[in-house]
Amino acid sequence: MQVRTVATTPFTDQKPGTSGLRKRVPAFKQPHYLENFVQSIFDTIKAPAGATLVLGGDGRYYNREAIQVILKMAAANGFGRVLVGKGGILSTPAASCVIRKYQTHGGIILSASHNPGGPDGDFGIKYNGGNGGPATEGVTEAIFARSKALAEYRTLDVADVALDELGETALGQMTVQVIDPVADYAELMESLFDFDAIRSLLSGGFRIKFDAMHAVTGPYAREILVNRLGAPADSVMNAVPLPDFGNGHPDPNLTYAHELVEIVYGKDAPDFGAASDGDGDRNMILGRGFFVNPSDSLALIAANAKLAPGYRQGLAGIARSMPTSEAADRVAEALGIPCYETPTGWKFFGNLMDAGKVTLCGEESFGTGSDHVREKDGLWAVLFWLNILAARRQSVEAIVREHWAKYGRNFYSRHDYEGIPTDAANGVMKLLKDSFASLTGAQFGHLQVKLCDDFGYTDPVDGSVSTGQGVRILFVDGSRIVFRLSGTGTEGATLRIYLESYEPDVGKHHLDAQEALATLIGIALQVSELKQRIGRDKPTVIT
Ligand code: G16
Repeated sequence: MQVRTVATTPFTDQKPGTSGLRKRVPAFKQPHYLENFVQSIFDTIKAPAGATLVLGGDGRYYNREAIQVILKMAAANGFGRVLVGKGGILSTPAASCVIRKYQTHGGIILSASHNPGGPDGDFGIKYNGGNGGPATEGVTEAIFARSKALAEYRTLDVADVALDELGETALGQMTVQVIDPVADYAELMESLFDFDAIRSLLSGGFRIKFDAMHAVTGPYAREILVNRLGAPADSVMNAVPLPDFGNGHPDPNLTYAHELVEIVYGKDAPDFGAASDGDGDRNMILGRGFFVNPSDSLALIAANAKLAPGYRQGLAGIARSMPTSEAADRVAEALGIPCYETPTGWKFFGNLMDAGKVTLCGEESFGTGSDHVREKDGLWAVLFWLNILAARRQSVEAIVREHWAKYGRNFYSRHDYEGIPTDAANGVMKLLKDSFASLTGAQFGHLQVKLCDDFGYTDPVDGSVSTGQGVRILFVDGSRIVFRLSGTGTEGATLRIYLESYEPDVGKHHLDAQEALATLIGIALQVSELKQRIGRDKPTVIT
């Protein structure tokens, strides 16, 4: 079969963001757009001839078409084998699991995560390395540089490959192996958690509801929660992955997972609720009428880790992204293990895990995971919680309140202003940076500013430096306000304001987070001149 070399011209906008290249579907459908980016990946990673690649996505609109394009290009670029999930499906953590288990030369994951899908929705593509984790900044920058100079790409003129039956097909010199997307992942989960204890919890009347949000985790949740753990079939809702996610926004938070939230806060509510996102790496945890903040969830999993068989030997360390609350730091201190503070983006955890410095990682953006793979992992977090609940036999709320009583409560919230004009968003960030000198030492009521900076990080393993990772206003009493522009949106800019204050007094732990953070919210609006500059008086999403 003849390799066809296609002449192309570069696109200037193929810079990967927080997690790969994310654009609207029409952008990806431009002639050569996807091909150019894929060739830039292949040229950058320089896989040896005959190498194996993993390929799959979250099932969103354009997933199947993109997989056919990538398979033909992989064959033309000298790969020997591609492991592709049946139907083109692989959740992000499952892709990471498969890369690691079969020691492949990394994988390509097609997803725009929690962003909506459909013909006018979002699409995305990213490369994960041989450790199963997102490419480091050095690699994504090299891919971007290559994309700006690309003059040709290689493909094969062959018919599409059947993706809906397990088995092998030859594509030129390459073998396409269609694999069960769930089996390897489910086996890994079974090795980490006490499935017997969870089975006994669920058979004893403890009711759960998992919302797959019409996204990729449906088949995984059915196999693990229903088939292997014995939960009733209706414990998993919206379980069939749809190309447009049923017209939904597959982001597991209180705003977009409202169907689940209404059930869990309604009459005859289940004991436990959870949701995952488009590609299965995020999670939201709920008790009956109770929301678990993702930062608290990380701290709680850390504090209870030894209850799960896979973590009985203890944790090497914990890592959290800078805007994530410091709740996990308190647990790390009590356990006598290090806690690392990294920039936003799972790719920053990879080196720490590979070097054995941390076992658990987490982010405020509904991401939690461990060194079992190199991605955050939604169902893993759900199973960890079920394992803890099975061992402790208390309600979710009781477990969280006990945790606060022991460690104090880090009141925490994130306010997102989505789809604002990029210029205005950049203007707010510039204003804040220009105000560092005048803000330092400033007094706002009982709060005094101790330090302001633009967060920078030096990777303790390879020494690489990442700057400009978010404006921090740190107060003398430990409270924090952080401003950051999202790196995952596809339209305009999204400004995120992260707010945190620490409350040791158990008598105040019942307060609503917005109430407890009201002073900080006021300061954030004042110093950023937000209302004047972007003309909004309310965030789009509060979590
Ligand atoms: C991605 C990254 C996460 C990051 C999140 C939010 O998640 O993998 O590490 O925390 O984006 O990023 P931003 O604040 O820049 O929008 P996902 O689930 O979208 O892949």
